Amino acid sequence: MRTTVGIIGAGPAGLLLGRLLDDAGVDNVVLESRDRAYVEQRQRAGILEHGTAEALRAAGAGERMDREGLPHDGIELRFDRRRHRVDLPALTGGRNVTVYAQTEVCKDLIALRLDGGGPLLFAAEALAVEGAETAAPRVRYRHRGRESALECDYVAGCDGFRGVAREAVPEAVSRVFGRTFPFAWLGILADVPPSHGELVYARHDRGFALLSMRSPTVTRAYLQVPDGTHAAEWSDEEIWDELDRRLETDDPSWTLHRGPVTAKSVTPLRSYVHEPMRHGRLFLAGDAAHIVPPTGAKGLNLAVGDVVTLARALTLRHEKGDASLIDAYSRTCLRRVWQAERFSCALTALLHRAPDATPFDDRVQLAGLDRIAGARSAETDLAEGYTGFPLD
Ligand code: RFL
Ligand code: PHB
Repeated sequence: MRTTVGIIGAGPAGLLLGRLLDDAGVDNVVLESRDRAYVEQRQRAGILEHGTAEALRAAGAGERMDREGLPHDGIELRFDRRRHRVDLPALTGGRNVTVYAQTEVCKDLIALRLDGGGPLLFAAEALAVEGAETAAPRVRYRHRGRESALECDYVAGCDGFRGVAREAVPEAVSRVFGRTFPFAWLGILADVPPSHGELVYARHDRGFALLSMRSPTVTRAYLQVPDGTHAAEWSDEEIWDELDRRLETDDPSWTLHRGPVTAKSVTPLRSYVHEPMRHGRLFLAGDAAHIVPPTGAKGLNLAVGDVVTLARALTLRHEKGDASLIDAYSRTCLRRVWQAERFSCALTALLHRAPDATPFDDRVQLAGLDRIAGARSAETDLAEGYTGFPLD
């Protein structure tokens, strides 16, 4: 098989890139190792930045998001039994975020693709990218037990953190930056209306807690747990009890609504950046190039930013023969990526309790939160980071 852009991975990055290239008339093929049901049900992100929602609308994938997504104009910080609301539009000149699950973004993009878009092969596992430095790179892949090659002009590695595309960048040119955090998140989905209309980020001496949602009837919540925790170690009742403790407040009107837990999983927290994000005719995008701890809700949004940038670059090359945006791709993306890495690390440090935290560290965290609650400059910095760093 031959195409202009071979895309590995049908997560949000690969699917949106395919859609943008279809729109621009640039021939492309998407290879996805898993089946459709798996891709559509993998529980992950829930928050779309302002610019991400706009990018999905511009790609013609915003209709259901605008109908069913929940626009959020604020988040709550809870610390020291206090509640503080951050008013996002008031601090950012009108920007907000949208609660719309990654599963739904993927479903919408898959439906668009299958309704007249380019080829999307499920159960097609990329084995290796070859010839990235040449004018004719190829992706070797296995589909229905048979090995084949996808001959391309360009390859987009949108295959997530555990994909194969990154391996095609020689060690001599790769620079890798990263850290792991000494804790993880235990996440649940529960069939119960959210206890609050906006997300609640809680700092507590027992550890971080986050109250989120997927819809007006489904709660999503997370607890900081020690690294290496297995989800089965926590009973549903223990999870609700712990959420109740960590969300404690002097506000008598607050109550946590409990309900049946329908899913439970543990996610490690990690920061990772691979530089450069381009090698020859291979481009890395999304989690294939970088990971952030989920605290800042940035991962999916970074993936969208990368592929919007990449689609523009490939379209300019295709239409005008101009490679300037291709040459700028890695630099352009990394600037925004590092802002998101910084923001996600800072928010993680502000809200989580490290296993070796001292009473001094606790006081510094509380002072940081008190500063956000009391100084507009600090609160604005949080709101700007949360609603998203602009694309260049
Ligand atoms: P994905 O979604 O991992 O998709 C990669 C796709 O590539 C496929 N693949 C291959 N296909 C063919 N051949 C191979 N060899 C392949 N190897 C892999 C995979 O099957 C998959 O379909 O990467 P992408 O597209 O870059 O998207 C990134 C996002 O998924 C990720 O950053 C976010 O989910 C992170 N994240 C959050 N991001 C946000 O912006 N807001 C949030 O609120 C948010 N919350 C979260 C999160 C991630 C979490 N977990 C589980 C890591 C909450 C959690 C708990
Ligand atoms: C989620 O709903 O999954 C979610 C929300 C906010 C975050 C992280 C995850 O910061």
